[in-house]
Amino acid sequence: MGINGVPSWEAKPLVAALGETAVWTVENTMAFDHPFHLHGFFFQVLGADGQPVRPLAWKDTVNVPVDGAARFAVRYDNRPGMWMFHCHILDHADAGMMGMLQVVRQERREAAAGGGGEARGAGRGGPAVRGLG
Ligand SMILES: [Cu+2]
Repeated sequence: MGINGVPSWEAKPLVAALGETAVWTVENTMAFDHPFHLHGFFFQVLGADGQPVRPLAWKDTVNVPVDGAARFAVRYDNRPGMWMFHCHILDHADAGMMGMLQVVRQERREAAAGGGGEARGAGRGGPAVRGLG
């Protein structure tokens, strides 16, 4: 198992800037639901229309249904450092469905971005996790 086709032990961290707001899109390519869990930050789940799901709530886990996707908006408001994200079915995480998000201060981001994954844009781009599979 992995994320974007890469098991956790081979994955490079995604890199994001402290203070940035990102919209994550997480797609599921498997025949299991995957509860996607992010450490370090709470997020707002977005509906298919891109609007926050009501009633408004801060979450740290969102279900990604079979053949479906989940989107959420997260602001890296504080707590720079290395944060884990993973499927909350721990057998799946152990099998590789896990990754790291490196939140860096702005001035250090360019250097860090050279070696890592994508995490773009203030409130627009964000990691595209195309495939919990
Ligand atoms: Cu899973």
